[in-house]
Amino acid sequence: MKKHFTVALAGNPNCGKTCIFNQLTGARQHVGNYSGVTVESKSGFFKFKDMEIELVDLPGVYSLSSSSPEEDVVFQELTKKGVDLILNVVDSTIPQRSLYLTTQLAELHIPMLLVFNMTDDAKKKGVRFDIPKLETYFGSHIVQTVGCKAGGVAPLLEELTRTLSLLDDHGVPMLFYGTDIDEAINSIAEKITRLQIEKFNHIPARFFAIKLLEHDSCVMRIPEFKTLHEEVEAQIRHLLSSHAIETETFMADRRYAMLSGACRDAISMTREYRREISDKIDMVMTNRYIGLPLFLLIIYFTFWFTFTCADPFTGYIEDAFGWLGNRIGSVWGEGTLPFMRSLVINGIIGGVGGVLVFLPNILFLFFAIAILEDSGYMSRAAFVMDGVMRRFGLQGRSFVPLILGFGCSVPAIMATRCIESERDRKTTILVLPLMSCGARLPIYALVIPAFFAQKYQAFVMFLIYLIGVVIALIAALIMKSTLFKGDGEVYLMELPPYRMPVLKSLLLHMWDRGKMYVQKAGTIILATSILLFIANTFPEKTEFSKDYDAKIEQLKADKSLSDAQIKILEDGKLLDAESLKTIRKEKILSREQLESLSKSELNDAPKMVMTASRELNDRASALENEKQAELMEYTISGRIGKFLEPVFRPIGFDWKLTTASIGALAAKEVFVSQLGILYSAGEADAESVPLRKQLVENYTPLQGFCIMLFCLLSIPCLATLAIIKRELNSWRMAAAEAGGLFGLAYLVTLIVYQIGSFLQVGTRLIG
Ligand SMILES: Nc1nc2c(ncn2[C@@H]2O[C@H](COP(=O)(O)OP(=O)(O)OP(=O)(O)O)[C@@H](O)[C@H]2O)c(=O)[nH]1
Ligand SMILES: [Mg+2]
Repeated sequence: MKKHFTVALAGNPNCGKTCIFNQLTGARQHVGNYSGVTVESKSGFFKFKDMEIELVDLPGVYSLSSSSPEEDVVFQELTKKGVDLILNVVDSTIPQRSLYLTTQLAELHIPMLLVFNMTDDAKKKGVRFDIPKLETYFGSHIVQTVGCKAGGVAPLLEELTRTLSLLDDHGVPMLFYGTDIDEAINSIAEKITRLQIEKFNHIPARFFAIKLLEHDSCVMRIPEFKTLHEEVEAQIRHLLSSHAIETETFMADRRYAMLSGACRDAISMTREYRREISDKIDMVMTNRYIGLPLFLLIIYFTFWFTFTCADPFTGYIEDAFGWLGNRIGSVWGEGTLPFMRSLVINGIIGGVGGVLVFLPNILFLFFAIAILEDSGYMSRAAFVMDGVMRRFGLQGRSFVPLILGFGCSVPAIMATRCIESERDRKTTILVLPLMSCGARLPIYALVIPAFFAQKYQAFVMFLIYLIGVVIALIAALIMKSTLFKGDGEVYLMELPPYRMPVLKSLLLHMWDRGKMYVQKAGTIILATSILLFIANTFPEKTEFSKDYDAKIEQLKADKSLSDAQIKILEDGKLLDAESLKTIRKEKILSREQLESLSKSELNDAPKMVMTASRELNDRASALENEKQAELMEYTISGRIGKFLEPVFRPIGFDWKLTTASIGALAAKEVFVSQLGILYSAGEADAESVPLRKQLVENYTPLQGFCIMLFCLLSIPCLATLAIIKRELNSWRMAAAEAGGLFGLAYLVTLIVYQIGSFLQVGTRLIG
């Protein structure tokens, strides 16, 4: 007996396929309350009663044709050999519409099990089903499920195994389209059978005949059917003359007629409940006047949440890494393996730790995005923004991917597959990297609190994101009016009912994303940090322009003397002749100074000596820095940075920022880790100074802003470029994208920095 089965999950978008898939296989594929969450087919395995079942989750589609990439995926997967059973998931709150796909799936003649999902909602809404009747109409068994609840798919599991064990007896009735159309179908089907195409012999010829008569592009493209095109056209012309209506439309009408008959007969509605609540919320959310301001407010709140609420946690992690660095520094003696010690303390803790510090921001961001996705607001946002998007040549549909781009560009670019218009899709993909992704967040989270007072922080963050969005829209407009000219297409936008986000699913989503971030820190960022640390350390300079060490030594000795004086003065012995003599001798205070001191001024003497001591200290650390700078400029990073500095100087970058922005090509977070490494070098023995403080000492707020601007607009990370290449199937496009974005980033930052410097805006600390 057969033990291994392949079962495909097919159904409309947003009917809960992925939820069921996750429940059955224990996987954690992405679920969201809007159409087009799943865009690729995903396989998972599970065992039940000694059956091994491979379950394939498919993107949601409304019909089995091929007008978008995801419909193509479904078509290819279902016509492939080896699918034993289709689990057709039906949203039972809107059965009639969901069952349209069923009529088409039935024509594949693959055994089918109907899964009426969302039965909880259907019950609330008052929909009642006469299951036995529906089973006869559709010739398949029906199971009722609640996909999003643990245990909600238990009946499905039972029925699934029962159906699989009886596969051979399964028969699906056909829908008939009327005498003349069926004649045409049969005539073409006969010819298809005669062609004897091996790869399709598991699917009835009738299915392909229907698809050909419908002019389905996917089937029309199959080379083996080319010889039939003439006959198909003739049949279509003939049918058009007798029905005065396109065959395609006529067949769709037949399906609707059958459906509405069956539904009228077997489904009853008692009241309209859930939709009512949704509609009431939508009267506000999608209102013509307040919809847009509300949307902006929600996005602003998202940033406030990501930023302000996560900040204390960021602080804790920062402290923990600071403590860890100091601890290792004190346990691991300077003498043993100094290179490794410095690699661990400065390279790894400074670099990887510097990035991990921002984990809370990432978690909060993805939590917020998951709320938008699960509540159903995402589609409303797309609806509200449709008008705005159209003004820039795009459509509301481009909007969900753009918002997802705030999380990560890679899945966001994949999500553009739900855009039917090829031109709109290309444009959306190309502007998507301008939506500031989560990987840029650590850069903002580092820079903003360093240079801007607390009350401005959320606003600056909002501003940065807004700049990205505005530039993306302008870029889209330019592309749509040059490269990808074409009229905006009209399409229907689905507004799913609002649902209360399930905390568990939000946390899982956040957890998965957090795990990815930590993994990234532990792999790619760790590797680049080590490489960068090496580049930041070698070659080591041994000959210096001055004898720094001796000078520093001298200053340190002076300082300890002056500290001794303070002690003496403080002990109240300041007037005794001996100490005066010491003070004079060491010239920490000059002789004149001391002798001219009046009685009361003598009381201030400790302060003066203290100032002198501090000055000595400052001079020592200035020399230390100078030495460090000389050392670093000699290294590989220093040389590359110095070489490129003239290019980056006009946008306010020194060589350190220059090397950081080169490192950021691997992953945006590397910008932070490289600064972490550069600014922690030479600090291993001192108490570590938080990176933010170092930034404030070295840069102006204007420079800080330019850092963010440049990182926002510049070349996206390699993963994004790779996915752009894959989705557009062109290396040239990906290369042009990288070049174009670099140029854009440079130009915009140049203008801001130059004008800012000229007007002296942000050249001093704000707040
Ligand atoms: N109330 C209720 N909600 C459900 C049920 N099953 C799924 N959902 C919710 O429906 C939404 C869509 O679920 P998904 O599993 O992403 O739907 P999908 O069919 O995979 O969607 P696409 O990938 O876009 O085709 C999510 O918000 C789920 O939480 C159910 O039985 N009852
Ligand atoms: Mg899905």
